[in-house]
Amino acid sequence: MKTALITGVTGQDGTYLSELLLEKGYHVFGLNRRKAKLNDGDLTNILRNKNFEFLDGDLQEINRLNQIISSIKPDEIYNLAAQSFVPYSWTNPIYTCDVNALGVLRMLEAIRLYSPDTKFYQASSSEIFGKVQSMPQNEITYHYPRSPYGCSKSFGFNITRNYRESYGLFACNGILFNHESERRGMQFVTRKITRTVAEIKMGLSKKLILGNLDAKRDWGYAPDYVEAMWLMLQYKNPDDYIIASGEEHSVREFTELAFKNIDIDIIWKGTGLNEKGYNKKNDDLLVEVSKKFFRPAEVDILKGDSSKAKDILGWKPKVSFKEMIKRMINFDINEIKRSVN
Ligand code: NAP
Ligand code: G4F
Repeated sequence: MKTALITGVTGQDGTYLSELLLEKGYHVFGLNRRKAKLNDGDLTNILRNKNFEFLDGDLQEINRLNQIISSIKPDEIYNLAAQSFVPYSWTNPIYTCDVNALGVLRMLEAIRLYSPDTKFYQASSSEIFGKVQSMPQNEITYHYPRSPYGCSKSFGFNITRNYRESYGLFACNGILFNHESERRGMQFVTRKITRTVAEIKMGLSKKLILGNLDAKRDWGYAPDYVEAMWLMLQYKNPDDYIIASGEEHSVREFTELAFKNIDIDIIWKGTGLNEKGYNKKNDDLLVEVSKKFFRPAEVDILKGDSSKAKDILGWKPKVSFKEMIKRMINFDINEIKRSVN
């Protein structure tokens, strides 16, 4: 039986990847930071599986990582753990870099010293491209990160490639563009929108307050993206791959489509911080802009070219942008119904 260690197992991607590997017959170890109370909603089924095991540990604790990796020597490690919220990386930049940059190096050192045959996947990010230097972005696009988070992920990318080239480790970077789902954290813009739109539909909220409506992202569906992680470690050679949908959409467009799912057309009036979104039918105010959600430096646009992953790994996304929004809205509406009943 193949074994895998997933760090960040309680996060969006960690739960989907655990399900995928368990389905494929793996024994899965999930690195978990100890918490007073485990919020195990998305992990309920996974925790019942006899082939899943939690291991307490933290990317900041080198001794514990060495101990875990030397004792279980897994076939594959998926390093998904990170401080993943970009705005918080300005609030706490040193912590962010300790986990997201040095954390990767701690994992690589543990593998190099104690389990050099283990295959390693690093969760890299399109945030490394930041102020993009070419369109669309591919594996050789220049890094120009715009946040401490982006800088930390650029280090993680480079040190992973360096350990592959210096020590011959089977180490891959998946440069994943934004991917969302029903399990996305509530602070990220997509889930904030779908949850608030669902609350408006259920009469629990009056309006949605956002930051930069003009930011454009290349959004895909998380379950499709975790499959690409697995494919990278199954290919005969280690390499780095862009994983993206190849489409760009603005936050404004995402908002309009989300409201369409509850039969509301949005009409925009005003500009900049004074821009507002109204219900076309009755002129109700539904969307406002607040300075609070703007960033010190913005990534204006991201759009990925995943043709290398398509050609070599045979990977392509299955769920469309529209379908993903529909699934997220329906899930949020049903979850609210369940919680109020
Ligand atoms: P997420 O939902 O925020 O999950 C992050 C995970 O990391 C959680 O399980 C969290 O554990 C864990 N973690 C944080 N700090 C840790 C530490 N010091 N030690 C051990 N575990 C720690 O993130 P995600 O969306 O699943 O993303 C997975 C990875 O892909 C991240 O590295 C992210 O930066 C990267 N990425 C994400 C996207 C995207 O669009 N989703 C795109 C590109 C790259 P707790 O439950 O204890 O907080
Ligand atoms: O949803 P976001 O917070 O995601 P962001 O910053 O693109 O980062 C996500 O994707 C990265 C991959 O490119 C990952 F590496 C990272 O871990 C994370 O998963 O913001 C998306 C865009 C930004 O331009 C932001 O300024 O939405 C804009 N936005 C507008 N209003 C908002 C809001 N973002 C948030 N979080 N909240 C708002 O109210």
